[in-house]
Order: sequence, then C-alpha cells, then structure tokens
Amino acid sequence: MKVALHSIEAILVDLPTIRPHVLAMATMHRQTIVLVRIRTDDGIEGIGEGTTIGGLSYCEESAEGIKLAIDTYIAPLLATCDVSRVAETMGAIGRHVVGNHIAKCAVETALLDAAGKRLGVPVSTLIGGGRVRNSMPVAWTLASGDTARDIEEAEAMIAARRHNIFKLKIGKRDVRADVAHVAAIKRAIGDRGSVRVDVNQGWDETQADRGIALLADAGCDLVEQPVAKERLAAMARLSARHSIPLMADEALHGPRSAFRIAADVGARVFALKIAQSGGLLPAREVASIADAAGIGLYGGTMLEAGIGTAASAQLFATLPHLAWGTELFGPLLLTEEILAEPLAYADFALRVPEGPGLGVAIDADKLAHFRRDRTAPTLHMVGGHA
Ligand code: MUC
Ligand code: MG
Repeated sequence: MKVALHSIEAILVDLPTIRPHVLAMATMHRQTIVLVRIRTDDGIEGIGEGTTIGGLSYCEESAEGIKLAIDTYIAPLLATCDVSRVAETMGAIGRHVVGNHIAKCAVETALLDAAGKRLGVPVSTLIGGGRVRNSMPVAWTLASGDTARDIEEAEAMIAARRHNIFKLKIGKRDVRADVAHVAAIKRAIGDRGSVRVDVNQGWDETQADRGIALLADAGCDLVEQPVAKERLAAMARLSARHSIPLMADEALHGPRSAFRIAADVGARVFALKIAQSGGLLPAREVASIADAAGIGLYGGTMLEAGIGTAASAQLFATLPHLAWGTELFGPLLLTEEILAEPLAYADFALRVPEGPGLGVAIDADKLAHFRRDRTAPTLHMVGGHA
C-alpha cells in the first residue's frame, strides 16, 4: 500500500562547540545542524540530519542552503512519492535535483528511519542485511590550535579510555611548523595511540611531497586529503611516491568519484561519509567500490550531532571491512546533547543504537531551545491537513 508524505520540516539548530575547532579553512565555534522531520500518512515520524562544516568554507552546501533545497525543491517531490519506497523516492529526487548531497542525505536518513520504525527493524538491517559489529573504534580530532593543549586533551582521552586514535588538523601554517606540531604530539603519545593528520587540501604537490616525507619520519600513520580535491593526478603521484597511506576525503562525492579515484589509484584509504556521498545507500556503494579495489575504509564525519552520527553508525555497522575505524565523535564536540538519550561511548568505541530505525529520539526541549526559528517555525503540510 502506498505511503504518502504528511509533512516535512527542515529545522536549523545552532549548537556551541566545547572549544574552538581549528581547521585549515575555518575555525568553528558552533555547529549548525539541519534536522529533518518527516511524518507519513500512516502515522510514523522519521528523523534525519544534514550537517556541513564552517558555513560555505568546506563545500558547496551551507546549512541555510540545505534547508532551502529541502523546503523549496525536495519537499514538493516527496509529496508525489510512495515514501516507504526509499530507493525509488531518492531516485525521483535525483532526477530533479543535481548535487546537494547533504540535503539528500538528510532526507534519505529520515525516510530510512521511518521505514525501519514501520518494519520494526534497525536501519542496519534495512540497508545492509544486518550488522557485522555492534560497536566501532572512534578517533578524536585534536584541533584546539595549540600543541600543549592538544597533548593535554589527548592524555585526558586516553586516561578516560574514550579515544586512542587522534586526527590532527594541519594545512594552515607552513609545512615545517605543522610537522613540528604533529611530531611533538606523537612523541608525547608514543605507542599508546595512533596519530593521523588531515590537511584539508591545504598543500600543493611540492609542499605535500615534503610534508608527507617528514610526517612519515614523525610516526604519523595516515595523511588525509593533502591536496585540492580536484587534483586527482597529484594524489595518485603522491600515493605512488610515499609509503604512508593517503586518504581521500573532500575528493569523494559518491560512487562515481569513488570509482574514478579507485581506478587512478588516487588513495589507499577512503573517508566514507554519508553526507558527502548523498546518503547511506550511495555511501554503501562507495564502500563496495573501495572493497573491490582493495582500498581501506575509515568511517568519516561532517561533525554531525547525534542523529547523523547514529545514521553513519548504522551504515558502518554493516561494512565487512572497516580497517581504519571511525571518527564518529561529533556529538562529543558539542556542549549540548540533542538526543533524548545520548549515544554510548566507552572503551574507545561507540555502540550502535539497537532500536528500530536509527534507534534514537530527539530531546524536544533542547530542540525548542536551540532551533534558530524559535519564533516562527516552518512546517510544510501536504494536502492541507494538520
Ligand atoms: C574533515 O575534513 O574530515 C571530520 C573530523 C573533523 O575534525 O573535521 C571533520 C572534517
Ligand atoms: Mg577530512
């Protein structure tokens, strides 16, 4: 029986970060999530999240643009679909909306959450034939902008048994200063943890050649997106020249880009992100391409809050290989918890929620307090009913 859309809301929610998060392209003091709430005419509510980083400095989508794409273009398309048929619905959206992967991911997540609740199964069962793991390692990003503070933070994380994989944000200062920062942190942590870096496209090929060689000497395990995302040939040359694995992040936008990078041997590891891929279903295709090409997988984040993090975990729980673990720490970077019951982090890992759909629920009071449109909410009704 066809299930029609009853209503959809895309809500901007501004949440402060626990400290400034310093990336090559932006310093974050807060995170804005786009929370999507879909109600279907069989009385089910599905939730999703679309989140990007640093306004428009990280990619082509901003939080405000994601909301606009959903309200103006995707909501009317959803009104014509059987929304219980998630792949078909996303196919219809894909024929009319190019790009806008984060907006599509938010909507697809809400549809999958509703579908899982309708059938009484977790999203992992719906999309991946069930789980191969119930928990997964979670890295922490050291990005306070200060070496001593980063070391203190890493020590506290190891002592609390919360994280022992650390991703360092570099690419903003000159190569030598960045490498000295990484080397100091690796010296302090030693064999108690893995140190990796994310250059966020900050280097040209010559800087990358120098930087990667020095990072390998400093004991760094992985180098993420050293050069601009379009520089696939440079990534391939760097990958061939250096033994330290390179990871593609911003260069990955779903299966087609994954296929191209895999064919060009442009990376030995993929940062798999549901948002950048355009949803959990296309992200699963990216994972299959990686597996077929012998490329390792790392479960990436766009620093989503609890809903997007739970959605990512539902997918990552189904992947046969997840050699590099994940970085699903987004909710821990925020001062406020938007979920009624927070995700469980312990023993260096995140537990995948168990219940139907995403297995998480929103804290209504927190949402009411932190939504940007506190005074005038926008709810799109289909067919005029309440
Ligand atoms: C990125 O580029 O990977 C993920 C973790 C983090 O600290 O920043 C993000 C974005
Ligand atoms: Mg990255």
